[in-house]
Amino acid sequence: MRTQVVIIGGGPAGLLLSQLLHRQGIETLLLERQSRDYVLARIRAGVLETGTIDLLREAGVGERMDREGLVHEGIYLATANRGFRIDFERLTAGSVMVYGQTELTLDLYQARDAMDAILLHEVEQVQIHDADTNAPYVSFIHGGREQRIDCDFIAGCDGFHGVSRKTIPASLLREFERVYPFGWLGVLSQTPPVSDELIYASHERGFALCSMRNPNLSRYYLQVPLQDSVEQWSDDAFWDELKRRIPHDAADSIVTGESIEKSIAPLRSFVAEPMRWGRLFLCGDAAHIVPPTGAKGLNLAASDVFYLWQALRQYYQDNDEQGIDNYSARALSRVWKAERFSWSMTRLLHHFPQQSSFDQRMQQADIEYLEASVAAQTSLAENYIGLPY
Ligand code: FAS
Ligand code: PHB
Repeated sequence: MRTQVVIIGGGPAGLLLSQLLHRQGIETLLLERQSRDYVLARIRAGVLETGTIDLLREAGVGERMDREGLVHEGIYLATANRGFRIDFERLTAGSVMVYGQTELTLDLYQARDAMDAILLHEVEQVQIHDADTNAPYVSFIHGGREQRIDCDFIAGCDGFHGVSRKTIPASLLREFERVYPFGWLGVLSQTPPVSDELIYASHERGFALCSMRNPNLSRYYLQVPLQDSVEQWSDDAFWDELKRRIPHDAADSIVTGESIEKSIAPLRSFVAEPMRWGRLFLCGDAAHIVPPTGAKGLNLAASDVFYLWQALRQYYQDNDEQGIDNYSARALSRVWKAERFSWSMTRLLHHFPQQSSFDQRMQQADIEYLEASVAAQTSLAENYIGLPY
């Protein structure tokens, strides 16, 4: 077999890249380790930046998002039972879209099917060969048969635990990491959201986030100790703790209900440099991870895809390698700004187990300064809606 671009990973990065390249007449073949149902059952991100929204429309998959997505022109930050709003519209003339990654992935799958894309699921033992030559290839097992596909380029969209980043020689790879001493316990419930916009609550007991997917599907998170397990958290215990951490008016009005999904995600900041080795390009979580406090994970995958799509289009249409040569530096510049924002939001809003009383006062002063300063709020708003590509 032969194709132009092999894409490893069928999450949002891989599916969006294959859709954009295919619409440009560039041949792709996508290899996904899990089943389609497994990929579609994952509950993950919920907030789309302006750039992501525009790219999905460019890819021809924005129709349901525009119909069902919720445009949000601000968020609430809350501490010690007092909340204040960051008004994106007034501060930046911008907004975000609340539209679940699950829905976005379904839209991408349907668009790929409509174009008869080649998406292989339940692929095993994917291995990348000769990525540092002009004749790379990928071997894998599918349907019990060992297979090989020769290609021009390989896009590693296979997430944090994928094979792509591990293919780059350790001597060439620099990794930067911060692991946080807590995780997020997330609950999805078929209940009306407690607020019309997201509430990011900082509390001495820990961080809490009130989000949503639609007018009858709410998404809530609690900061929990790393050693906690989902089994320790009954629905009642979750709702009781959430009510302790969010402002009283929200706690008094929240509609609770049975969780239809409950999971704990660890938090880390991680970046691998470079995001290119020869004919292999890393995209999305394969190259970087952010704590979800800034709602950047999915959105960084989208900007990586934008840069790689532009670079490969330039290569195939203009026989110009400048885009692929610049890809890593261009993507990393935006990645590091999003890492900074996600780290700063996490540091601002979470209760760090070992933090000193001085650190607590710094956190408090940061939040009070944010509440009073248009400049500080504008900085948060322009990062939250997404810095330009
Ligand atoms: P993904 O991890 O989504 O996709 C990678 C794909 O590659 C997967 O389908 C995997 O099965 C496949 N794969 C892996 N190894 C392979 C191999 N060897 N061969 C073939 N396929 C392979 N972001 C937010 O903005 N907000 C959130 O609230 C949020 N919550 C999250 C919760 C969890 C539990 C996790 C893990 C992430 C969360 N994220 C969140 C981040 C998440 O949304 C990612 O940023 C987003 O999925 C990135 O998309 P991809 O880069 O496509 O990676
Ligand atoms: C979500 O709705 O899942 C969500 C929203 C905002 C975040 C993180 C997660 O910062």
